[in-house]
Amino acid sequence: MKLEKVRFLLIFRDETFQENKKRKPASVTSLPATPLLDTVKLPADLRKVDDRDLPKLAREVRDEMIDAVSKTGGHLGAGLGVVELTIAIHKVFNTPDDRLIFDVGHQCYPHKILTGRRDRIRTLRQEDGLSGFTRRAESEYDPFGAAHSSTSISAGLGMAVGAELAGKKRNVISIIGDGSMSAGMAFEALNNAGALDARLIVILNDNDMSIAPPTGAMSAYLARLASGRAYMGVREMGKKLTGYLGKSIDRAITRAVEHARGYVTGGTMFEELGFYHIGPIDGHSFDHLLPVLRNVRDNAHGPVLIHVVTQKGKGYPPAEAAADKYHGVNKFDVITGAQTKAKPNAPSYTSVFGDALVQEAGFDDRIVGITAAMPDGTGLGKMLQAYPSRTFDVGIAEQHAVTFAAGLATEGFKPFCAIYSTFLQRGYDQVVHDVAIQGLPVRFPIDRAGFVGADGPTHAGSFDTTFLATLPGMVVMAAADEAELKHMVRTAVAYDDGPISFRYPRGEGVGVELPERGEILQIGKGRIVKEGSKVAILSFGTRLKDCLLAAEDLEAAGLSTTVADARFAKPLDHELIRQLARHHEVLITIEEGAVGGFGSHVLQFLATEGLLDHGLKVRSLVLPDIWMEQASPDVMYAKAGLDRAGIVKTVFGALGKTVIGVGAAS
Ligand SMILES: Cc1ncc(C[n+]2csc(CCOP(=O)(O)OP(=O)(O)O)c2C)c(N)n1
Repeated sequence: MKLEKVRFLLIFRDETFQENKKRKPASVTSLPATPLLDTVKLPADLRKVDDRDLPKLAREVRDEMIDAVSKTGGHLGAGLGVVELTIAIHKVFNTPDDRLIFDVGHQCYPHKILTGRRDRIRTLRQEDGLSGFTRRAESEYDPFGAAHSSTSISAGLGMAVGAELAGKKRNVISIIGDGSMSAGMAFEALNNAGALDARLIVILNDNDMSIAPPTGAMSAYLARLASGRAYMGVREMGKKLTGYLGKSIDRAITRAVEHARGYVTGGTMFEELGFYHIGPIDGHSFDHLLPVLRNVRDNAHGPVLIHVVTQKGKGYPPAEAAADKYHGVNKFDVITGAQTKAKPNAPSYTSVFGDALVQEAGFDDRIVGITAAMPDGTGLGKMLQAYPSRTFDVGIAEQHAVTFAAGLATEGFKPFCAIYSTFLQRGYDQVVHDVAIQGLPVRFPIDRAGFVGADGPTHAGSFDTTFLATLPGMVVMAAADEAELKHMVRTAVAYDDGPISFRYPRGEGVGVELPERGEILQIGKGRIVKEGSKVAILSFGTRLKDCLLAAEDLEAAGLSTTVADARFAKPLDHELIRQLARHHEVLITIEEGAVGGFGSHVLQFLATEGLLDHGLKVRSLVLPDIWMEQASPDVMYAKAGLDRAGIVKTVFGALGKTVIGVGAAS
């Protein structure tokens, strides 16, 4: 690090802290016996709490959070790991005027408890309840909404620059995890922040975990910094800095502060990027956190990065012991840690995909698997176990994952780049520019397509059909059930002429029998599942189940109904669509995706072919044009009109009839 780059000196003496250390814990004499947390509704109350009572407050926040999540399910480990950090930040900084941004936002439950939302904390992720992430509409203490990772430094930098442009002096603090730091977007923001002299505080919350153990060189680098090996080499630099700035080391500083100062590093990657880099410090110790944060608050001018080491799941033994399994949990028993699991009726789509890929990989050694930090979520964990040398966890790096897959495809491999629908959004330019334009045979298994329930609109897989089916040469499939998914895995293995995708939802399959091995489907060919003559329902994906139920109701009402499974949104099965259009009075398309997807392509075809010219009544059922809030998927389907009743209602509407209960019409 160049000395001219030093923008400020951390004065490692904190008078309040020094004084307080000499006294007894305040709670012994001055605080009521009621839980301290009851007195803290907002950060302003927290600022009145004596430093020495903060560990007690931390215990209470932890207990409150564990109890709440045991009832709602949700993200557990990440929040438990930042209890002290969250308290310390609200204690030292003047939130909400000072801006606090949580990356991903899945660790914000302690923050919600401390910012006026404790009374609703047991509604987390429920219909009409608190969001599981930060959300601007929910609280002035959430200055930026999140859920997708690695956005916090960019957003924070924008706020810091905005404050400067507006002539306001305020602190902006972005908390980002070591996993999220692996994404390109975080590096882009660091690069920009280092060049601007904005007053931005980045807190790197290093718990040495992503959802799964972190991968990559960055993670290894942080581990080296945290282990102190890199620190030894730069300690001298710390001394030099102190000398350069003309301050002698104050012998009266506390041991903890000494520790923090001792770890001031020079020449780290962050310093080279223009950040003043402090740490690693112990993120569970108020003795470390408070003086460092106060000094940064009072003395920082340019961008600062504080490297804080925490433990995921801290304070709850089951979560400490298995940070991956307690990253996100179902409801659980607080005493035993045992999570409630509904007995599944069928295997999940994720596991069917994982098993099918492993099976196919046994026949074809050109198959490789790629995940962006979600080995278990995508089912690629199975591939990782069976074929570790052909499976790559690239970290939270969807853009890279896609282009990496493209590179593998140029070498004759068959990459399965497994990314959730919502996260594939981040790699879209790579899908267009690196894969589709070059016609490279990258396979995109797309999990979490459609509604995801409790995670709400940030995680819903709404747009993949729309953004993929618009690309020339892209094959776009959706599985109607788990057997179809198996066929689509096999089809994707066999298809080498260009990119191909197949989508499937979160959760368990419909319970159909699985074939021994998937079949190779004919590209661009759908199938008739049930034949009728008046109404045709053309389904793309797993809504097929409800279409068949709706058909029963329609038949009961005297409306002979055909149900077809399109399988492909691209290429469309023109012959099938022509046949349905010519021989039925009503044609309904249905998909669990936004407007612009399958139904739009069908309408485009019908219009172009003149099939709408003779009175065919067409209705296209898609996700409504709103950000659908969290609820159970069934409630969401009903709200969207994509369930059995919604389909029946749409058919009756098209025919000018009114529904009077299921199965009857007037
Ligand atoms: C773009 C994107 N990809 C994947 C995810 C899924 N995801 C949620 S949290 C997480 C791990 C984050 O790790 P880290 O930043 O270290 O935070 P920790 O959970 O360890 O506190 C991942 C991969 C996401 N939210 N956003």
